[in-house]
Amino acid sequence: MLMDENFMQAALAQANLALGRTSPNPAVGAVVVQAGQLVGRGHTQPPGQAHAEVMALREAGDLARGATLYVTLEPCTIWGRTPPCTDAIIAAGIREVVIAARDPNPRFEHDAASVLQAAGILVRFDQAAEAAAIAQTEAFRHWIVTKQPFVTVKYAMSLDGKIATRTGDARWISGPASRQKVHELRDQTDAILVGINTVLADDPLLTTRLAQHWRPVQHPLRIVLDARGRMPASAAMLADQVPGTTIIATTAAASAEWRASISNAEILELPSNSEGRVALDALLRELGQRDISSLLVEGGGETIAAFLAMQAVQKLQVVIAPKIIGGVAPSPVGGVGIARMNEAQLWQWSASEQVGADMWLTAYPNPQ
Ligand code: AOF
Ligand code: ZN
Repeated sequence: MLMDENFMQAALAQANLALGRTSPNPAVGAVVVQAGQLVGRGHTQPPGQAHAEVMALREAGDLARGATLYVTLEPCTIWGRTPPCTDAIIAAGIREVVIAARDPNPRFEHDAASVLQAAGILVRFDQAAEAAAIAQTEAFRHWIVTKQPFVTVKYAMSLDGKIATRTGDARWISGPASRQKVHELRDQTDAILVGINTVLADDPLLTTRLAQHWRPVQHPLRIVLDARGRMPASAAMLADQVPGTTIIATTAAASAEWRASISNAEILELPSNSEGRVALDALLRELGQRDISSLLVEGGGETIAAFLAMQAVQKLQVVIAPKIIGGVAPSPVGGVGIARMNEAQLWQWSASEQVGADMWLTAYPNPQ
């Protein structure tokens, strides 16, 4: 007979199938186990459709009676777009529920454990699986509390901390395996953002390009920060045949002529900050209201510096290529920079992984 942890692993694997396809809902996985046999599995469907528990219970059918349900996130206890999962669990006759992580949704009046226990169902928390379940739902956990997207900043730099040579050549710092992984990140992210300087320098497409993929790829919403309206109408990403949608975030400083020249993009006028740039707090609020729960900031240096300066970055994905560039060349974070070491923003490592020849480091803000 399989043990607890294997069943929760199966539930986490189910959740992985839904990663990036349920936003702003969390990607959750569930399995139903009857007498040591896995008899139902499910993962969250797109918003408005069934939650993971309901999918797993459906597959289990009558075998759910007296069974154990393993679920990566605390089942919902409220009516959202769908009925409460706790009702479905009770109606199916489940005997025991094992939960990996709590749901921070502030709309929950009662937690699932008390609702299920009141109906005579046993409830356990699987602490060994909690960290993995939290990692799978980190964007949702931020959005549901702040109503703003979870911001990940990603950059690739050389071993000596540069993002281009002294002449500005940047193709490519990271290797092919890393560049594929960036497309996997895009595939799981609601929106991707760059500054206008990156568009003018690189003319990027910002689409998801994965040669072989186990599911149809997703193209994130593209956002360009362009306070004064400098985006060329001929930009590659605005071409008719390019999949995905583009928003140009601008301010009142953008001219009527420029606005009229742009097609295939939404022009979103936002307040400007004291430097005449797009007010990022206003942008994040607007995106959150549009149910964008995750945002990937891909550069350049000034844009990354602006997000960091506002403490609006929840996660860093740093790719280090084993190459030395040397000289006076740009680095990943622009801006004026700090004068004294004790003013440095503090981060903490979470993970490191070698991808092809490169090293991927993940860091989160250091709360101290
Ligand atoms: C679950 N199982 O698979 C997910 C849950 O509008 P609704 O009805 O889809 O509810 C959305 C809320 O349900 C969402 O904000 C989060 O708290 C929870 N997500 N809950 O029991 C699931 N995806
Ligand atoms: Zn639910």
